[in-house]
Amino acid sequence: MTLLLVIVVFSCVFVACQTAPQDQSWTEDVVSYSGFQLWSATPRNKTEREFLLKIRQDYELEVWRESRSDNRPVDLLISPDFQTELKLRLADAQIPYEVKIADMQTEINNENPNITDSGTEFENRFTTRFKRYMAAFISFIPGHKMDWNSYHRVDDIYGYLNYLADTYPRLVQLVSVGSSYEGRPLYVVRISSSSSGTKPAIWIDGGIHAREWISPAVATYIIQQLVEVADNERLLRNVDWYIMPVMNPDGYEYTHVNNRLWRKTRSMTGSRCRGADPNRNFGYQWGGKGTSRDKCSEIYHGSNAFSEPETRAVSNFISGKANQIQVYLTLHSYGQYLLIPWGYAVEYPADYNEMRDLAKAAASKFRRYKYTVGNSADLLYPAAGGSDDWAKSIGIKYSYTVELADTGRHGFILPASFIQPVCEDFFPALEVFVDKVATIKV
Ligand code: 0X9
Ligand code: ZN
Repeated sequence: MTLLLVIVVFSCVFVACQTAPQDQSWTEDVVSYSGFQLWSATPRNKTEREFLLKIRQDYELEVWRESRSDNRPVDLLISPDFQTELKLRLADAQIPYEVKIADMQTEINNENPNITDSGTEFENRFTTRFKRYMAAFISFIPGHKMDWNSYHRVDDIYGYLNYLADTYPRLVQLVSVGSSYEGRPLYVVRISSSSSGTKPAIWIDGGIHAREWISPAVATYIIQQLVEVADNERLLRNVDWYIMPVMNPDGYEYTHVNNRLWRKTRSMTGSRCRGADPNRNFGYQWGGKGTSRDKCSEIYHGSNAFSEPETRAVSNFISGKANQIQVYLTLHSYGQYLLIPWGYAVEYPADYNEMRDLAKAAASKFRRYKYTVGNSADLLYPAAGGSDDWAKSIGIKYSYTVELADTGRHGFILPASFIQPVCEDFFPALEVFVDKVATIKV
């Protein structure tokens, strides 16, 4: 009888696998970065800086990492169409540059081995179908598919959050704070060792920028460590945690299926270009420096502050807990920085030194990767409408942007083998924030 039931379930699943719409990539365009390169150019003086700026404008180059001063490299994504010409222009101007990534698509293909098929077409079709078949069958068994050896899709991440809430109901509460533009839930995990959940709290978010895959990976790792590792119990004793691993799930899915280098949300803008930069869409100094009104720009600020459902939902949730949340950490990549507000301009909050001391104490915990601590607009560039500035503006004293690894060898396409080292390096720094917050009464 049991055997019969298993066979029936198997067959139904198999049929469902054959008929259900499978993969969005079949119906939408997939962007290839074949032949694209990442160049890192280092201007040594004002003339060279201006020359580079001119080149960026002339060729509308995409900047991966900005250079604020002499001898700091600027990372540029170069389309194959311009490479020969640009080589000549840079050589003429004697500006030193290095090709960091020789073929972006190869780098993308090798980034996440588990999702990249490398066999023949027949093998791939067979294994993909087999994997789907098995996945659908396995989804009947309670558990999850999360690990930190590869980058995971939203379904796996959300599956893990649900699994934790079901398995550890006394510790974990899963709150949907709203829906994304495309209707995905926006999940915040509350981790609290008391049922009331009213201790001073630390907020961490990841995945504001879709292509910065290491960020949701680190956020989910932190959740795993806090919930599933008994040794970390002391981190929950005096502090509650709110962790949102994927703030921009539409964008994140889009980077997995259609365009690995997508940054923004996926809202319709009434033009041919979609999405706003969620980190220019928060309601403090909205529309200021380092933002754009051009809907096609990577730093488009949106039609108004909090125009995006994602930033609106998050800000509503955090505002309701502004007295409880003492630390705001937003995880981005890359550069290895702990950035302190203000980011909208080279301005310093009155309590900047306290913020800097705490960040330095946290940075001193990193063993493998060295992080630079400093004012955001000064170290990177002025950029208004960021979530860190907004959190600071509503009174969350310790508000930081973390730019995770690396410093530019791989940039946004950090191979999956780096996930564990980056996570393990980062996690111990949280103790510094816990110790600070634990002394605060709310
Ligand atoms: O530009 C950004 O939004 C962040 N860098 S990233 O490469 N991850 O895109 C830095 C944001 C720093 N904070 C503010 N400017 N408010
Ligand atoms: Zn970012």
